[in-house]
Amino acid sequence: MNIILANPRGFCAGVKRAISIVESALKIYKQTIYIKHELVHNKYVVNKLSLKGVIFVEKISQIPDFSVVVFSAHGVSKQVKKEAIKKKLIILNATCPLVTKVHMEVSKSSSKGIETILIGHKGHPEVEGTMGQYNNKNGQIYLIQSLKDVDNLSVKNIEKLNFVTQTTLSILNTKKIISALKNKFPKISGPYKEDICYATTNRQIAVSQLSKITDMILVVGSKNSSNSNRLAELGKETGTFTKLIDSFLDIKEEWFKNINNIGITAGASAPEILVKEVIQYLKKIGANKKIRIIGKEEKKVFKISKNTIYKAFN
Ligand code: 0JX
Ligand code: SF4
Repeated sequence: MNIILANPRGFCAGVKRAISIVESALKIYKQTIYIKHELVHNKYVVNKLSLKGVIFVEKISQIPDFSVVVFSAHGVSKQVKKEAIKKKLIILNATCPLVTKVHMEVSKSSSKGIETILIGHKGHPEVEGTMGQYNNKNGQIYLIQSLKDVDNLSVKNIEKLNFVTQTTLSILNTKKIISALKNKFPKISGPYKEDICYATTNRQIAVSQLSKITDMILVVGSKNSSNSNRLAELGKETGTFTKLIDSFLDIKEEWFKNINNIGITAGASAPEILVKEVIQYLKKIGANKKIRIIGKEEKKVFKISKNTIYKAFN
């Protein structure tokens, strides 16, 4: 069995930034750090931070007044921010700058009363945060997830309409939905392509390449990670036997019957240590020691600026 590693894989710039915000907070503040939602959707990362004393909450009401809160990389709604300010929390905003960019777009449409369509997955925290940037009662934001939703959608004013997307969607599916939207609403405006981020795009391209030269793909990532799920979905769509695993512990030896070339990738929230452990395990069960690497590494870095910290009091 040969191992082929995809590049890029694993942590994106937004995830690295979010983790380093929490690590700095742990050093700076001599009090409990609360995180609104899982900082990133990865079991290993969440467990590690929990061991360092961080407390994850789903609601701002669970946090004592005057505490430190970190907003997860997926972002929060305006309402959540308001609640945090009301409780006089110190807010560290770990929302990925690329999610913030989408928030700003929705906020702009909202203030102009332009109806907005968000392509995304219902119930995902990024979608909740993005929907929650629209607060103009005279306009509306609509969530659509499929071509069928485009068919069923009716808006008040087809002349003034905007669309945005979740950042971690399937490139291929989203293209289809956008083109259906443009057919139905020829005057709709939106981003040049879509708001799917560079990290999601690059990891999907790498999986497509991997699928051409492997007969099995292991995607390291947690079950609630949208971008990791899209990688596994893409692998399967290419006809390659693909599995989404949290760690090497999820692997079953029976998967490897008649497998010659195993591809490995990792979602944007999955740390490299988990990939290393998978490689170690595969070598133990007989995979070749020499590993082939395809693609190019990413170099993007997102800085942490002063306005990452928002103090609701002095
Ligand atoms: O579920 P997602 O892919 O949106 O999030 P995850 O797995 O935490 O990835 C990093 C954060 C991405 C935000 O866009
Ligand atoms: Fe940002 Fe993309 Fe990473 Fe999400 S997956 S945190 S949008 S870079």
